[in-house]
Amino acid sequence: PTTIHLKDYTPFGYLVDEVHLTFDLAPDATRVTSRIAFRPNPEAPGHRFFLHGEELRLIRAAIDGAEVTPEITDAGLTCAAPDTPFVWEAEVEIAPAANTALEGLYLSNGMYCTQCEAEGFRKITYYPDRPDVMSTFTVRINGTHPVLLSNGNPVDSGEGFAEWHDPWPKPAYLFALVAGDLVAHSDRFTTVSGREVDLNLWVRPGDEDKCAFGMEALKKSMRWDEEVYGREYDLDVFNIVAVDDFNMGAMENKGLNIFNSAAVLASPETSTDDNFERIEAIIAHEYFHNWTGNRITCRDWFQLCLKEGLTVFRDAQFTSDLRSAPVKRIRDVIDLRGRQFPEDQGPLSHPVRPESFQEINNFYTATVYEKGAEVIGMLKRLVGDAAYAEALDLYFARHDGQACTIEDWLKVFEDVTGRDLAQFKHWYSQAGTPRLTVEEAWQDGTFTLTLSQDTPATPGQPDKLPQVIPVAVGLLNPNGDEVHATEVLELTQARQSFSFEGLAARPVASVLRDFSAPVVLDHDLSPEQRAFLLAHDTDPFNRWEAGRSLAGQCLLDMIIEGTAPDTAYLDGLVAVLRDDGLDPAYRALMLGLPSQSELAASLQQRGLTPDPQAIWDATETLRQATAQHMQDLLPRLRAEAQVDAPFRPDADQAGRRALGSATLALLSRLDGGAQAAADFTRADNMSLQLSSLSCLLKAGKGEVELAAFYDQWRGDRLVIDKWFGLQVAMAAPGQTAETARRLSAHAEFNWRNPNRFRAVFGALAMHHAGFHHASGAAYQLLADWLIRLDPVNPQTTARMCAAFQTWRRYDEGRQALIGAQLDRILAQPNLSRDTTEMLTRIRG
Ligand code: DPP
Ligand code: ZN
Repeated sequence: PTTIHLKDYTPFGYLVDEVHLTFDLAPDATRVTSRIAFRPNPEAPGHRFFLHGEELRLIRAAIDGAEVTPEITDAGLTCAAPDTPFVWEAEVEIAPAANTALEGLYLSNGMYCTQCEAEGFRKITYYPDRPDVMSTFTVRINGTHPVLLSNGNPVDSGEGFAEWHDPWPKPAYLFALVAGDLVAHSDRFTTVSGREVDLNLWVRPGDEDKCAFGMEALKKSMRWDEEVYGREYDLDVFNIVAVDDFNMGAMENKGLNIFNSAAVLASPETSTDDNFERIEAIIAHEYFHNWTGNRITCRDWFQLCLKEGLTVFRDAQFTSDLRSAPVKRIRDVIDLRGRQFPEDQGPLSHPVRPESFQEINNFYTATVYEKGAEVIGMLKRLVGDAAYAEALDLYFARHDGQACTIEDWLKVFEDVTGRDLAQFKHWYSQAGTPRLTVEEAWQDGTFTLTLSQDTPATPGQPDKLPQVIPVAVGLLNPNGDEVHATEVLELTQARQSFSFEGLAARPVASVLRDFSAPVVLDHDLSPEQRAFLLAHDTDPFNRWEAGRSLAGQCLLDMIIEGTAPDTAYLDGLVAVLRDDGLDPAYRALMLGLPSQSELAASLQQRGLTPDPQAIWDATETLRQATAQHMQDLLPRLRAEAQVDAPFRPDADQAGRRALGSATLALLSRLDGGAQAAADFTRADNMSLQLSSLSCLLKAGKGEVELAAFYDQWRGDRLVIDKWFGLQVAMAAPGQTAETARRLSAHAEFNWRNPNRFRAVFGALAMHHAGFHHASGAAYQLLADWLIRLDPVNPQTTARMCAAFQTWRRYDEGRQALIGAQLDRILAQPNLSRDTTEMLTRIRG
């Protein structure tokens, strides 16, 4: 496979002024006729005329009406082209029904749909399929389905056809087409300047009752982007389509977003509160791409974080504004540590802006997205809110309609603030999670913090330079009063000291407030100091973090020393949970523990070899001790968690239900699941139904309830995904692989559907002690299925390979078992480029 390098970028030799496409839809032989106006690119004279194209059957090609015979390879075609403007015409045939990879034009339940990001358009017709080639598109669809959609505004339609025109120049990856037997949930939106926009959420008949929430989320997103970023929508219509077979969450195609149905369909009976929050965020994310991604796009795929990091950052701001900012921040950090840190600390580590790739689909990662968003958060913290707003205004004004780079992005901040961001740019080029070490000194009323940073070597990057790390710090006096309000220290050197003078007593430092940088913090606080911060910190993130690190230390002591659970942690936790002035959602988060995978990483960082079963046992013991320690408080928490009003998926009710569910999990350890069984019976929403069922399974019960759940929901594919996933997630470590194997033989296990595949095997990979069970059964099972899925759907296969990325953490026995599976998969003939690249990197 060829490796593509950022440093080799050259512009395309031609510009595209207009694209006209005609689709004659048929499952096995769809005819795509293109008419494309090219003109030589004055910036790149003398380049050859190369059009990408894969799995296309070329029927006819012509330049200015004269037939040509291009030279065709697996990757595309070339032919002699004039050095003056010309019109390219081509007719190709493609087979959507045979397209199981879900890239390009494919069929899902009889509905035609497309996925073109990153490089799917080349499976539709010959085209310069690269994001820096932008054009307007006019599309005619001839087909028998009642609903025929493409990008932009509707131009004309009638029996068996529809025509669309998108006046905004766009790269081919934003092209979309949908044809299906769909129904719309419709609404309207009036933009700030008074333009009327038709909004439609298109779904399969039967799903109409799951559209209202998504539509409200869309309208809120549109308003929010006007109010906060001054960004108005720019077409007469905004369409969203739900599709069941989809590799990702959703796609921001111009004016025609296509969503995995799991990322848009919602109802109280079928969706959990977490589902609602995620759906709201994804709708916002895709909508926000209209400006950060579509109007301003990426020059090349190395710049993916330009649109993704920024858009994740924007959707996080949106969720913080609509719901609770501290809760959102904590949840994002949990997610970052759960997904991005393992990636950044293992063989798949890569910079936020990668410098090379073989298959770009493998770089839609937590690093590009979530660390990319953290980098923007740091930039905003460093320059301040006002300068950030000014820089964004300049970005939109200067680059609207362009395909840009990270250099363009940083330049607007430099121009607005006068700062030199050369060192800050290391965040885009250096991989790895920096380690931030804090040392304290106290003398004569002066408190000194010495901060040092160190970024470990990562693949291809042995040596790292110091980065600019914004470290938000506040100081508390021994009474728990804040004596120094939050200040952002700028760490720019490897080691640097910061002093605070005139203090009456030695303070307790609250460092890295609001998680101001994506680093591993090494601050050697005593359990008493952590308990003090848990009780008094004014920064909600660090208050939560104090409890989290107490729990983490307690678990590590239990694992390493075999000690009993620390009562300082349990007492501190009880005190926080008693405080009914605190948001129930926040208190529910306080009840969480570091994940078992995180504990494994902590052990590894201490030079120890993690034993997954020992980590599981310690976690179970601590949960049991917590339940006993909090026994008297549980009824009161349940009462506070009670929701008396009709169901609403808002932050307030969701927070109560989260506290209720966390409390029920503890209670079930004491009553053997009696309360959970009662809750399951009375449940009238999916959050309660699922949380009570999971408590029963955890208690080794729930067989009857599991069957009842299946019967109740057998017609609802998204709920049945939950039924599959929950059983794996709740299995005991010795049973996890067998449970997944049994479910993969179930009649409803449609493994070609990415949601269903992930429900079982995603849950298996997430079950730390089950996946890493000493038998190696889970490794083998997953490998069997990856081998089976790869020829059908390389993209989803390659993603799931990441389950093995942490393998070097474990003992030699486990490494040998995993290594053997990696080799077995790699030895398969015709393994996809996607999977080959992932496994080769993981194997190291
Ligand atoms: N661009 C999509 C998103 O992240 C993924 N392909 O929104
Ligand atoms: Zn995105």
